[in-house]
Amino acid sequence: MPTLIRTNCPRDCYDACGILVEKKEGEPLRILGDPEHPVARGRLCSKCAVAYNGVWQDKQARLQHPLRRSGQKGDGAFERISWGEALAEIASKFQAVIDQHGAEAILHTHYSGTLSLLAHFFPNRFFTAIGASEVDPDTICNAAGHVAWHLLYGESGMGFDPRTAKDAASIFVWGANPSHSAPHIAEHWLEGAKANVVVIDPIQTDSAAAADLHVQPRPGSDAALAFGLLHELHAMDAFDQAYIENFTLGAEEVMSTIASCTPEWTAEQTGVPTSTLRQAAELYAAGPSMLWCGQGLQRQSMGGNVMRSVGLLPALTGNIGKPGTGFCYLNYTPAFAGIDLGELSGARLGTTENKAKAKSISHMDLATRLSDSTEFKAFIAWNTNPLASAPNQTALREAMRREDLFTVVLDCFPTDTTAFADIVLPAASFLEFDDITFGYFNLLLGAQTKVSEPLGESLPNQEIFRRIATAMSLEEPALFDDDISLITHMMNQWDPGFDFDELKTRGHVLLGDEPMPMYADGQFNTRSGKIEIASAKAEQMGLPRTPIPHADQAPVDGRIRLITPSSKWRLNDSHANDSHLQVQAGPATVWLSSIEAARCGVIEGQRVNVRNETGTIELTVGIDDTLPDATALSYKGRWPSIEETGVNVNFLHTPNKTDMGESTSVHGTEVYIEPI
Ligand SMILES: Nc1nc2c(c(=O)[nH]1)N[C@H]1C(S)=C(S)[C@@H](COP(=O)(O)OP(=O)(O)OC[C@H]3O[C@@H](n4cnc5c(=O)[nH]c(N)nc54)[C@H](O)[C@@H]3O)O[C@H]1N2
Ligand SMILES: Nc1nc2c(c(=O)[nH]1)N[C@H]1C(S)=C(S)[C@@H](COP(=O)(O)OP(=O)(O)OC[C@H]3O[C@@H](n4cnc5c(=O)[nH]c(N)nc54)[C@H](O)[C@@H]3O)O[C@H]1N2
Ligand code: SF4
Ligand SMILES: [Mo]
Repeated sequence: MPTLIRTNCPRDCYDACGILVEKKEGEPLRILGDPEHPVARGRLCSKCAVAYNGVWQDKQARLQHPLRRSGQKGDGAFERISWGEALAEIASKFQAVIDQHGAEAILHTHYSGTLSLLAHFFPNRFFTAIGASEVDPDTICNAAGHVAWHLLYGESGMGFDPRTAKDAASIFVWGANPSHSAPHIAEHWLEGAKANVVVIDPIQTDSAAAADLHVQPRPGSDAALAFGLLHELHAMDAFDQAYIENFTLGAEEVMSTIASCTPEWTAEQTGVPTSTLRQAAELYAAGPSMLWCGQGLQRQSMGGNVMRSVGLLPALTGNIGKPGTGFCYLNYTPAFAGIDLGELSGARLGTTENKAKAKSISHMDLATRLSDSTEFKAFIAWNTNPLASAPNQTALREAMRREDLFTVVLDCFPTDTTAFADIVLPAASFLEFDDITFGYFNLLLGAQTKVSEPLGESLPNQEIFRRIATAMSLEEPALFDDDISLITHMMNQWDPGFDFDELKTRGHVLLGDEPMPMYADGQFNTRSGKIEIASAKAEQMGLPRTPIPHADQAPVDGRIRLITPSSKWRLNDSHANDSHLQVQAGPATVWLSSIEAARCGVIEGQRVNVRNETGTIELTVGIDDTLPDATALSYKGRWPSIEETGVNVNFLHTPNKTDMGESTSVHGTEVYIEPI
C-alpha cells in the first residue's frame, strides 16, 4: 500500500495547488493533484504533472553536491568539493570583499524559484545582517504596478477575495492570461463564474476566446482605454458620486480629461472599436464588478500610469468595499494571517551604517553595473536563473565572465546561471523539507511537507545560509533560528487554532469561512486616508499628479511589438529542462498575423532573424491571425543553453525602465523580423 502525503506547490503561480504524493517503497514518487484542494481539485497543471514526475525526480538532472569551477566561466566545467571546502571558500572570499571594499560590494539577486516562506524569505536575513546590496527582485516582474497601486489605494497586496465572485455581475481580467498563468483559476473560477467575463488583452488568449467579451487594445494603450471607458461610464451615469465624495481625493482633477476622451478618440488611440468600448462599459456599469489586473499589463514603458488609470474604475464607480466588487493585483495572504514577513526576512537586522551603504539596484541596470569591476566584487544568485530570465542577456553574460567577480549560485538544477558560478551549491527541492506555502490570488495557506530526504548533499536555502553565517563566524542569533522554531513562530503569529502537524494533515486552509471584505471600512493606507486620484506624493516623485490617458505610439519604420508572456509549458524558466515538456512546447516560435508576415516577407515555418538594438535571435514563424497589427508573440521560459541557437527572447529584452518602480517593460520590446 502506498503512503499518501499532502503537500502544496510552491511555484510562483496564482493557483497554489494542493498536491497528493503517493509514496511506495522502491518506486518513484507519484505527484498528483489533491482531490480535496479547492483549486487543484485532483489535478495538477499540464506542466507540473509532467515535470514533478519527470525532471524533478531525475537524480541525474539534479545538483547533488557542492561544485567548484574548473574551466572558463560559462563552460559549465566543475569539480565536486565538500560542503566544508565550499563554505570555507565562500566565507574567506566574502570576508575579503567586506574587509577591502565593504559589504555593499557583495550583490545578491533572488526571486521566486520557490515561494515557500522559509526558503523564499529567510536567506534575506543573512544579506541584511552583513549589509550586502540587492537586485530589487520585483523589478523583473511587477514593481511598476506595486508603485501605482500604492499611490492610488495605499496598498498593492490587498486585492479582492476571489470568493466574492459569487456576488459579481461582471469580472474584468485586464492584462492577465489565466489560461496559462493560472490554469485552474481559469478553468474553475473564471469559466465557471456566473458573471460576465471581459478579457482585455492584445492577444486572443484561450481566456480571451472563452470570455463573453474580448477587448483587444494595441499593446501599451491601456491608460487611454481606461479613460475611454470612464468617459462611457460617466455618460451612462455609472459614477458613484457619494463614494467619490466620501472616499476619494482629487476626482475633480481628472473629470475634464475623462470628458475629452471620447469613444472616437479612444478607438483611434487603442484600436478598440467604439461598439466594443460601449459593450465593455455597459458590462462594468451593470455591476457589481470585479477587476483583476495582471502583471503582464504593467510590463510596458508607461506601465505604472496604465495601472493607475485602470485603477480609477473601481474608485469612480464605487465598485469597491462591497460584495462582488474590488480589484486584485496580488494578495499578500501570509500578512492577512498575521505572519510577519519583515521579521522573517530580517528587515530589522543590520546596522544603520551598513543599511545606508547597501544598494538596491534595478534588474534593468544589472548587466551594466555588474560589468563595472569597481562596484561589485561578489555576486550570489539564489532562487532565480537570471541568465534565462533577465534582460540584456549578451551584456549580462559578458559581465558574469569577469574573473574578478566571485560568483555563488544556488539551485536545484544546473542552469545557465550555475554555469557562470565559481561555487555552485545544491538546493533541496520542495519535496525535501517542511515549510509553509501560500496563494497570492486565493487566500490560501498550506503545508509544504517533507516527502523524502534531500537528494545527495543538497540542503534547503535557509540551511545553506545558516551554514554560510556559521563559516563567517557571524554572531547575530536571528541568522541561526532553526526551521522548527521558525515554523512554530509563524503558526503562533497566525494562530489558526491548531499546530503545524494539523496543517500538514489538512493540507491547506482558506482564510475565513466567508469572502473577506476588502476596504469595506473605506480606510485607505494613503497619506490622506482616501483613494488618491490626485497625488502629491506622485508629484514629489516627479510623476504626473493624476493618471493620464497615454497610449504608446504604434511602432514605426517596420518595427513590431514583441510580447513574451507566460508559456503554458513552463513556470517562468522552471521545467525548461524537462525533456517531455520540451516536446510539448515545440520549437522556439514567433507568432505573427498573415498580414504582418507578408509585410515582413516571411511565411509560416520559415526561420527568421528577430533583431533590435539589444540583440538578434533566430526563431521559426507561426501564423496567428487573431494577433493585432504590428504585434508579435513568443513565449518566455526557454534556457539559452538548451536551445540549438544558444539564445532566448531575453537577448532582445532591452532594459528600458517603466515610468514607476524602475521595472521591466519587456512586453514593450520592439523588433524587426527578417527572413534569414
Ligand atoms: N521575456 C520575458 N522575460 C521574463 C518575463 C516575461 O514576461 N518575459 N517575466 C519575468 C518574471 S514575471 C519573473 S518573476 C522572472 C522569473 O525568473 P526566474 O526567477 O529566473 O524564474 P523561476 O523559474 O521562478 O526560478 C528560477 C530558478 O529557481 C530554482 N529553484 C526552484 N526551487 C528552488 C529552491 O528551493 N532553491 C533554490 N536555490 N532554487 C530553486 C529553479 O530551479 C529555477 O532555476 O522572469 C522574468 N523574465
Ligand atoms: N504557466 C505559467 N504560469 C505562470 C508563469 C509562467 O511563466 N508560466 N509565471 C508566473 C509569474 S512569475 C507571473 S509574474 C505571472 C504573470 O502572469 P500574467 O499576469 O498573466 O502576465 P503575463 O503572462 O506576462 O501576461 C499576461 C497577458 O498580458 C498581456 N499583455 C501584454 N502587454 C499588454 C498590454 O499592453 N495591455 C494589455 N491589456 N495586456 C497586455 C499579454 O498579451 C498576456 O496575455 O504568472 C505566473 N504564472
Ligand atoms: S504551477 Fe501553478 S498550476 Fe501548476 S501545479 Fe503549481 S500551483 Fe498548480
Ligand atoms: Mo513574475
